[in-house]
Amino acid sequence: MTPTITAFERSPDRGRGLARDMRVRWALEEAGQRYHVRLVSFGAMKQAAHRALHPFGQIPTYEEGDLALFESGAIVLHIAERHAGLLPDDPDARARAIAWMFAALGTVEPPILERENASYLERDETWYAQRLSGVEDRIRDRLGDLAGRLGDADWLDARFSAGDLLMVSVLQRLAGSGLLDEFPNLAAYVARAEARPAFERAFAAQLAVFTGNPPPG
Ligand SMILES: N[C@@H](CCC(=O)N[C@@H](CS)C(=O)NCC(=O)O)C(=O)O
Repeated sequence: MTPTITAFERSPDRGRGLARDMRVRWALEEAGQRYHVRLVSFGAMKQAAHRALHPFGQIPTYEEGDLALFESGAIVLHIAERHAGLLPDDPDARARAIAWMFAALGTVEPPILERENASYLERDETWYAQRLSGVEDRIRDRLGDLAGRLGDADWLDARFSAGDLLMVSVLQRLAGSGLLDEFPNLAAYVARAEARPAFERAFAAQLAVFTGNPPPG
């Protein structure tokens, strides 16, 4: 059964691939799965019909038969568990890949989101510069540890996994901040992931929503 996901009718990032439907599209492309997309407006996201799928009135959601899921991490895990390509078969390697998924969303993403929220909501405060500097130092701590663990490897464990997919999705939120450039192996890691054909297909599909130009095929 072909699943249906939701995405912004008009993404605030103007198609830069930072909205979280991108993670889900990417996972589906890595798994070689077709999918439908239902675009939702900000207004519709807060209505009862959408909240029945997503209690917090957000995107993405995922519907497949009787199953309705929310939370990008849970959706990516669901796709990875049901299709080959995103989680290793070996049980220990699989558990490690899932640990990296949790690390991406639970350990690395929070200070990055804190920085985003501060820049949206607190930019005009007198203490903004001091706050930003503190948040960026917390991000640097995480990036330094991650860079140390990745070292010269291509991926966080032996092979590309859903852990890398989520970690890269999180690191991409730092684009334009200059922070990623302080860690050349992490910048190269993100570039390596972005060169994957599945990423390119997913990126083109979400960009087409913004530009109104669907990719050929
Ligand atoms: N933890 C959730 C976060 C979902 C989320 O923040 N979605 C954003 C788009 S990337 C959204 O719908 N924002 C609009 C809103 O919160 O009203 C996930 O990973 O799916």
